[in-house]
Parts: sequence; C-alpha cells; structure tokens
Amino acid sequence: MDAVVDDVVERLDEARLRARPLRAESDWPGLDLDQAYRAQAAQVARCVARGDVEVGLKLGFTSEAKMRQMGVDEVIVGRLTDAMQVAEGGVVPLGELIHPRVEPEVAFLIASDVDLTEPDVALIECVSGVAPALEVIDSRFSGFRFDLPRVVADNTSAAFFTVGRWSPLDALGHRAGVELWSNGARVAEGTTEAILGDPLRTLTRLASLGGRLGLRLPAGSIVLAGAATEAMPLAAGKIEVKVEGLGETWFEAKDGTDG
Ligand code: OOG
Ligand code: MG
Repeated sequence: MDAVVDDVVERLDEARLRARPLRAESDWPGLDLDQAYRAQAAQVARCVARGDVEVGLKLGFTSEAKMRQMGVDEVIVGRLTDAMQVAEGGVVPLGELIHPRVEPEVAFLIASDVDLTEPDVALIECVSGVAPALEVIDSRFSGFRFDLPRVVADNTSAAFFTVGRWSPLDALGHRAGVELWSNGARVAEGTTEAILGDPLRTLTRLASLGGRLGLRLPAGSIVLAGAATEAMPLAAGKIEVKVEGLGETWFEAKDGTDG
C-alpha cells in the first residue's frame, strides 16, 4: 500500500464527482510518474466497481500545440470508460464539469484483442478504422495547472468524448485538415500532421507506453490519438469537429446537470 497514492485517488475521485477543483499544487511533493499511473488505474478501478466499463485508451500531449499550451513535454496515456462516451449529437452536461475544454481529435478502432505487454506488438495491424472525434477535458486541478505526474494521476483530464463514423485506415491523409467548430464558428484549425507528424505514430508510442504499464486493448476498443490543436474553452451549444477525408461529428454542450 502507498498512502500517498491512496490520498491522490481519494481526493481526485471526490473532486471529479463534486466538480470542485483541487488546490493540490503543493500537496504530494515528490509524486512520481509510477505512483501517478497507479493512482490513475485505481481511480478507474473505482469507476468500474461502480458499474462503468473500460472502452479504450487515450493519448495526451501528442502535438506541439498541446505540449506548449500545458507546459509539458511527454506523451501520456489515460483510460476511457463508457460513462465518458457521448453518442454523436448527444449531450455533454456542463453542470458536471469544472472548467471544460474541447479538443479536435482522431480515434482508432482496435479490431482484435491486443496485449501491449507482448514484445513487438504490431498495434497498427490491429486497427480496423479511423474516425473524427471530440474530447472534452476537465482538469480536476484548479486553473488547469499541473505537472506531468498530477495530470497522469488525474486520468489525463479525461471527461467526455464523441466518436464519429469509422472509415478504413487509408481514408486518413497525411496532412488532413482538422477543424473545431463552436456554434457555427470555426474556433481552431490544424492538420493531422500536428499529431506526432502522423497520427499512426501514436500507436507505436501507445504500444511501448502501454507495454510498460501492463495495458491491454480488447477487440472493439477505442484509442484517442490526442488533440491536433490547442484545447478551447467549452461553452454551451453545438460543438463539431471536421477531419478532411473522415467527415465530421458533433455533440451538444448543455448547462444543468441533468443534461
Ligand atoms: C491533458 C490532456 C491532454 C490531449 O489530447 O493532448 C489531451 C490536459 O491537457 O489537461 O487529452
Ligand atoms: Mg485529448
């Protein structure tokens, strides 16, 4: 047992459920990445014990824009559950969130069971589809201020996500345009090249990181490759992502906790 990890899990879980940020910049001095990934796993295990189902993994800080915005320089992995998934056109309840931001992403669909701890696992060969995606992030730390261990412990700020229609992998161009729209206005734009030079590279990074962390991807899992642009503040209304070659997807952000 690790009392620090237990405290991190307890406080972050409560912050998320109450939508009240933690002022923990000075707490847990020396918290390291290993403890942070254990805290992340334990928090998601709590959600699973309450009935949630794990549906995939997400990568964070796979673009320069994101690393610069948040002041970090390492790719990280988080866990996705069915409670975070919002159907296309569905509602993201702003009342459950602290200070949400939205990111334009692409998602991959994993077709067969993958054990990332197996050496030389060819994750890319297990991918059967790619889709436009939106991710809502909501740091449980006040002011979205954190270091790498804290954002990892906080399950990489994961809150909600929406995935559009799957296309075959070759529909994804090397420099496909990515646009984020909010209530009919384009609020961010970039290209898929911003994601590690090519979003497919995120799969190689995921294979090595996931191997060290002992992660698996059952058939049907979703992988979010990380934002192509900076994250933008999420306000009420229709939020849409358009990815050249893949089409678009959207959700509606609504005030109130009942959706
Ligand atoms: C961490 C989440 C980063 C991405 O796509 O890069 C992420 C954060 O910025 O709070 O999801
Ligand atoms: Mg993201």
